[in-house]
Amino acid sequence: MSSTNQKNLGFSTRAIHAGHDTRDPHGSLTSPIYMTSTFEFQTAEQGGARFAGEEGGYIYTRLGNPTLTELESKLADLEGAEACLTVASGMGAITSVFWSFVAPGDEILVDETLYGCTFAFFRHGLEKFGITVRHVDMRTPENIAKVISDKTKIVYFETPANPNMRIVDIQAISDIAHTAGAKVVVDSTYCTPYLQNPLSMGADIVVHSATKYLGGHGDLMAGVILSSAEDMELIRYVGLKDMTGAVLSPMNAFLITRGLKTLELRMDRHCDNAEKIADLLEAHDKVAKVFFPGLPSFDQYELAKRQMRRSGGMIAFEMTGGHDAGLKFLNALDMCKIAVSLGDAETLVEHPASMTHSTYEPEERARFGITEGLVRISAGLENADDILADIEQALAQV
Ligand code: 7XF
Repeated sequence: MSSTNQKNLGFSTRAIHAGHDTRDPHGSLTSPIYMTSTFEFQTAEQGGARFAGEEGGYIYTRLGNPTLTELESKLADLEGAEACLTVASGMGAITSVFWSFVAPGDEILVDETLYGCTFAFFRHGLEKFGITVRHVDMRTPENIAKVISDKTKIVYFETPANPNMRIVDIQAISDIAHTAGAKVVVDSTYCTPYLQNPLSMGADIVVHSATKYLGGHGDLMAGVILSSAEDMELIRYVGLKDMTGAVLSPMNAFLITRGLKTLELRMDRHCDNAEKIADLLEAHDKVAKVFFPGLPSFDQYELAKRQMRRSGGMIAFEMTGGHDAGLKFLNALDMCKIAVSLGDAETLVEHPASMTHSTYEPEERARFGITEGLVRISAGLENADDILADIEQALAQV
């Protein structure tokens, strides 16, 4: 089968076959890993022609590598993007995008709730270089219309947002941003291309931390950028090549290609398990509030249903006993792991205020809706009954 852009095929079929070059001389079912930093030219003129962009072919792995190309073609197909770039981490993806498009004097609008190091990049990185960063509560798209101007270069948000599961209306925000000529960049890490496709709703650029569900096995760091071919030219040859240098290892690209073959199966299991965990938590008298898009009690249930195919594998909740009860709950877990990161086979539980979101000042967390007692669960792939039993026994000990 020729491999790319088989849009009429199902998601798993594309996750398995898209991007694979079937012309391997030995008929290898899986592609070899091109574990090389550089590529030999046949002549001096050929090297010059490749640098000048007059001839195709690889030069040096920071500019491209066949193992990365296979993964990038597959991800572009799954997300419905013209172009994809894979990089060394989710932070490498985010920073490669921003350094490609912003200059001193520009403004960016970012949501209030963001992964802690993304927040720190804006605060300690971009602001230092003369870029104005405005935090806007993007649950209300009109808030963007109030502050956007011709200085605004990028509107940036996560949906669902890490850690409190706020949902942002991608289409509504894109419509407003485009009237001012700003680009919309969406961090879709929590969803993967299986649950949500922001480009089809008007976004210009999508980023993922592939460390999470895309890799899926907790054994690597990686990031992904998806956009038009024109934007990607700049992101690859300026953002990645000259600014961040956050190059993905071919070994890790191979592992992600391997992990993607089971993405649909894994995501459905993560979603099934998360639904069961959310139901258990919501019915429990020691739990004050559950933030999960699949619960009818969730503030943005209707928007989530419209925008996401399923509700995902992430849940946040507050204990009635607040901060101290939350930490007791973590320490009482037996099978589930106390760990940051998400999207792994193991159920991972963490405390955002002291861990992933400790980069916010306490008053910023209070202002931006990241409460001190919030507990975050990444539903793993274990048997649901075992996860529920562990959560139940831990709650009983609080
Ligand atoms: O550089 P990374 O691959 O770790 O990705 C950064 C990143 C970007 N966007 C979102 C929505 C993320 O959640 C992350 C990483 N978050 C982990 C977490 O929240 O557990 C990092 C552990 S400190």
